[in-house]
Amino acid sequence: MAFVAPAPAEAASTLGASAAEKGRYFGTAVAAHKLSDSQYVSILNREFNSVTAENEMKWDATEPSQGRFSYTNADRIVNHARANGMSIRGHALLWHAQQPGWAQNMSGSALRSAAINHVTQVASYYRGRIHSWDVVNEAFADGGSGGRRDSNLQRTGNDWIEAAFRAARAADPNAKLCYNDYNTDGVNAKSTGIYTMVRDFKARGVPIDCVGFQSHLTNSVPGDYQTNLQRFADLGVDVQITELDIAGTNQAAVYDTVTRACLAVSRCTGITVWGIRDSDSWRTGANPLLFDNNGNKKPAYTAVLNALNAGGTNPGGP
Ligand code: G2I
Repeated sequence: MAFVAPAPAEAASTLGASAAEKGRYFGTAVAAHKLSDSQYVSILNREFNSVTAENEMKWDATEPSQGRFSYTNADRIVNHARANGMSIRGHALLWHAQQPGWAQNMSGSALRSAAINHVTQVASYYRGRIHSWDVVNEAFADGGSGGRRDSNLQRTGNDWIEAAFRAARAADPNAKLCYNDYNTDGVNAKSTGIYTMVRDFKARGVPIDCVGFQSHLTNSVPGDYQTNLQRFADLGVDVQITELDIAGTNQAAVYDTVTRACLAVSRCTGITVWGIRDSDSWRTGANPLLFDNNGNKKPAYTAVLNALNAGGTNPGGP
């Protein structure tokens, strides 16, 4: 009788399944109006096990007039995700951009109250359904200052961020609460400013669970990307790659490097790409995503899947 060698464990054949084998999620930004596009939905359902609403949970969408909340489009994404076993990243409770006009025109204590009420209402509405919330988005300045960005929210007082995190925790105690920003992909003045804030929050018991690195990249990724993720993880927070897209040359190689960096950091719990097909990207003409305009897998897709299949495990799970 011939000896039959046991079959090797089969490599997973989709991004979500492969990430799940490593205790992580692999997600995408989703636009509600595209849920009627059958090609879009078939790729979404086949490949991804996490979604982020691209615009539908932002302040202008969810509270278009003060105190009147509108969840129709966000709910379409949430319901689709839940019906298909996908987890949901909530994006974003407070941000200086995409505020409704009424909030743009407010300041001081009235704006502070309105902002905290917004956090409370939206996080309460979705309580129990959101894996991670971007509680505050893009509050730090670009350039070398390492300080906060000026905005109407910042002018209500430097403690607006911690007030938002406390309100979010009270509203949805089981959601992971994230701070999310861009141009934070290496050790630089901006990422160090955020690092210092997170360290201070952890020391003072301000509830923060995760930091999101948007990772809108072009041509390359900083050589200290993994080091930067790890220094945040060492503060006792999860790290997540939240809006990944990569334009320019070396696309597949850069996707490979980013994926491997996440897998090498045990507290890097998931990766989200900012759209499905190149034609879905906010970076018009840059073709920064994993599927081409016809929904075909690009070399970047294969690079990510192979990196996921080769990568380490995450004992903590997502
Ligand atoms: O700008 C890229 C991302 C940076 N980080 C935060 C993300 O929330 C942000 O996403 C983008 C969306 O991908 C775009 O789709 O945010 C943009 C707005 O800042 C979104 O663009 C807006 C257009 O500017 C509006 O004209 C349009 O009405 O999308 C809206 C909804 O389609």
